[in-house]
Amino acid sequence: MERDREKKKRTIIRNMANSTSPASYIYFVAISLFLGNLVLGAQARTVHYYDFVLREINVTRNCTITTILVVNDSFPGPTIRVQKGDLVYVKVHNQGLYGVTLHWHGVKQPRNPWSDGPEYITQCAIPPGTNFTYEVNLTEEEGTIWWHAHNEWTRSTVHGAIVVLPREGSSFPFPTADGEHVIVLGSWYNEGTSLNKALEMEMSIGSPNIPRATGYLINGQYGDFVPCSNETTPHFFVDYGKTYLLRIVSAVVGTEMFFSIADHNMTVVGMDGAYTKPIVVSYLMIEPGQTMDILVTTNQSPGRYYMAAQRFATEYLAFTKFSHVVATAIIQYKGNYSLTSPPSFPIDTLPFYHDYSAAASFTHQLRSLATEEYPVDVPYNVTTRMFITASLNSLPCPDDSCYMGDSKLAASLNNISWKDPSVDVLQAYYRNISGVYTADFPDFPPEMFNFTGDDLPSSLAEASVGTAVKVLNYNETVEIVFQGTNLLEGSEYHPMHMHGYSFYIVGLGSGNFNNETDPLAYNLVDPPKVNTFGVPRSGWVAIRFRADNPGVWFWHCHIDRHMSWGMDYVFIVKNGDTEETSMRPPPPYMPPCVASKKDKLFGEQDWNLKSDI
Ligand SMILES: *[C@@H]1O[C@H](CO)[C@@H](O)[C@H](O)[C@H]1NC(C)=O
Ligand SMILES: *[C@@H]1O[C@H](CO)[C@@H](O)[C@H](O)[C@H]1NC(C)=O
Ligand SMILES: *[C@@H]1O[C@H](CO)[C@@H](O)[C@H](O)[C@H]1NC(C)=O
Ligand SMILES: *[C@@H]1O[C@H](CO)[C@@H](O)[C@H](O)[C@H]1NC(C)=O
Ligand SMILES: *[C@@H]1O[C@H](CO)[C@@H](O)[C@H](O)[C@H]1NC(C)=O
Ligand SMILES: *[C@@H]1O[C@H](CO)[C@@H](O)[C@H](O)[C@H]1NC(C)=O
Ligand SMILES: *[C@@H]1O[C@H](CO)[C@@H](O)[C@H](O)[C@H]1NC(C)=O
Ligand SMILES: *[C@@H]1O[C@H](CO)[C@@H](O)[C@H](O)[C@H]1NC(C)=O
Ligand SMILES: *[C@@H]1O[C@H](CO)[C@@H](O)[C@H](O)[C@H]1NC(C)=O
Ligand SMILES: *[C@@H]1O[C@H](CO)[C@@H](O)[C@H](O)[C@H]1NC(C)=O
Ligand SMILES: *[C@@H]1O[C@H](CO)[C@@H](O)[C@H](O)[C@H]1NC(C)=O
Ligand SMILES: *[C@@H]1O[C@H](CO)[C@@H](O)[C@H](O)[C@H]1NC(C)=O
Ligand SMILES: [Cu+2]
Repeated sequence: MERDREKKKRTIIRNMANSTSPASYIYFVAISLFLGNLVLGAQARTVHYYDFVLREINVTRNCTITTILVVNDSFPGPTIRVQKGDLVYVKVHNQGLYGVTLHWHGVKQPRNPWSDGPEYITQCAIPPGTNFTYEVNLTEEEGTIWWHAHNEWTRSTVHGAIVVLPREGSSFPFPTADGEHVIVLGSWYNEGTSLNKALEMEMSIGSPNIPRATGYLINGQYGDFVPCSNETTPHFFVDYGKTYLLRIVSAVVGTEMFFSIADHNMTVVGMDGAYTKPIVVSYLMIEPGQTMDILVTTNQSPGRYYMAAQRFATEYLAFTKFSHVVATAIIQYKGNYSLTSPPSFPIDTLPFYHDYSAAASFTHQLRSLATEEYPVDVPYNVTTRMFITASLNSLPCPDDSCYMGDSKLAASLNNISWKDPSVDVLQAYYRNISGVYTADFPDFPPEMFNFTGDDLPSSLAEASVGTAVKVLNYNETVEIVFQGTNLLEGSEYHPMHMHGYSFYIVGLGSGNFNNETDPLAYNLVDPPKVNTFGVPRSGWVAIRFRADNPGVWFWHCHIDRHMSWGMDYVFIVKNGDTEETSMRPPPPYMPPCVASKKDKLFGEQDWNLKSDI
């Protein structure tokens, strides 16, 4: 269900004159009277205007009617379809019952965190009955990325793809496909629009019984293996002997997924809005927040073939209460043949729930394209080094009122469990409001121990609570090693997502990171460039990037359970010396921060907009 209707299209020519006006550049706007785009070389940039109307609709899944919040009555929401370098304005009309924000996942938003979206980090929620316009500035991204709500778990139903085609006059670094399809993987919660309330209630008592998905979806549908679902199973009709580009988005909220197509190999050619060296695989392991571009050649005997997505379950083995449901869609060859047999299922290629080695062998193959036209620029000289542990933790529960009596479940980075402020960090930084955050996120965990050991003392699992940010100077070169820990026997994958940047995965391994031997094996030649990447269960990942995008940028685990428990922190990248290296000023209107909202339990929000700080 894609409804990517571009409202207006204008061709804008960037004025190359070195203007001395405050904006330092001027646009000449010309309304194109032609159907196609004018070919204007690298300076051409099309401006797109989208309206997103958020409201509740009733849908039937698994024979039950559920109310969900969606964009434009569509689940998944509309696909935004642009070319590299385009500019998009999305006017969000909130006609739902509660506040929302939207995030443009994978878009760098140069110098403009004001349009990035995460609630309490760069803005407060758009109140119901109001609108807010995001400026989505596409620059270096090419391939598939996506957009999603970024307040609590609203993103479970508020999400869609962003397709970024090569610039006019440029092409793909692989033979152009004969056709393409967007495939959005999702998860289903029976709670519908009450999901955030259920979440807040479990959070308030520190319960492990946080809402769990009842199943997984392909383009909003369960597929053939869930009751009342087989009539709406997505069908992708293909011709024999062609190659199709599948743009896969994982909008799944709480888990990594395996994905496979019966009898068809896939060639991965892109990930997170950057091209990769082609790798031929029979399955994907895709983490929440990641996107992958794959080519599929239809060279099998005409028939119907399932594509199937099933959970890669990385929690402790004894945990079995997860959804074992397999989401399916059908690739159906066109032509005159009998449809008597059921579609084939990828029985031999779809890895089983706990197949860690399948996951590792997939991720270890990923490489940047790294050609002259698509170069890598991995920082060699690191100026800031951080070593960050990602853990599940406990916090004291003062009056013994919690689910587990005197302690509640939490998660942390370097032992600090993130607490949302009541005014967004960006506003506090820009306006020098004190008492909102502390600029002391540590470069190392408070204690070194055998992070991946068994039976770790529970005293090590006690986190502190804070709103701690790491401040970086402009243009610093940063290396971060994320180390997963097994505190509370809670080691699992943590897909870490960074806003405002993509980063290079220079190293990846299991066990404890060894700061002498592991760096010797770093890939500084063609490491994958991504915006979301999993710290493996009881393992580590080393990343590098250059802090060349000033602003306030969220960093968090993209498993929302962990994000809500506090596996988050924020980077403030300071301004450089020039205007081009400084954060832009705020737009004239930002949604107000309602001071009382966080103090109220169970999502009952007071939209009495008194305090516009
Ligand atoms: C969403 O719906 C509104 C109102 O019906 C419409 O004006 C707009 O074009 C739609 N947007 C998209 C992206 O389909
Ligand atoms: C959804 O269903 C509920 C319960 O039947 C009903 O009250 C509500 O009006 C419906 N909402 C929409 C948007 O159709
Ligand atoms: C959008 O919000 C502005 C105030 O920020 C208001 O003036 C305008 O009328 C609203 N537009 C629509 C279409 O709701
Ligand atoms: C978008 O990003 C480009 C590249 O950084 C910049 O030149 C441009 O001014 C930005 N903003 C807009 C509104 O185009
Ligand atoms: C479908 O509903 C049944 C009955 O409530 C439930 O047991 C089952 O888990 C549901 N399945 C999915 C995939 O939601
Ligand atoms: C869907 O399943 C029902 C019940 O098993 C069956 O009667 C029906 O024919 C199926 N429809 C399709 C399109 O497969
Ligand atoms: C998939 O690729 C593997 C390894 O290259 C090969 O052995 C296998 O035959 C291929 N399968 C199909 C269906 O093309
Ligand atoms: C499809 O094939 C059958 C059997 O070969 C033939 O009888 C029929 O005419 C064909 N239909 C079409 C539309 O070509
Ligand atoms: C890295 O640092 C070394 C020594 O300070 C210097 O010679 C080299 O040019 C630097 N490389 C880069 C890419 O900045
Ligand atoms: C850390 O714990 C793991 C699991 O118990 C064990 O295999 C490993 O030897 C320990 N490492 C060190 C350095 O003690
Ligand atoms: C950032 O650092 C790189 C490498 O040291 C240097 O080439 C570049 O000029 C710097 N950029 C700015 C804007 O300072
Ligand atoms: C490497 O780790 C050891 C043990 O944790 C520590 O003492 C040492 O300072 C570290 N070295 C570097 C270069 O970070
Ligand atoms: Cu996590």
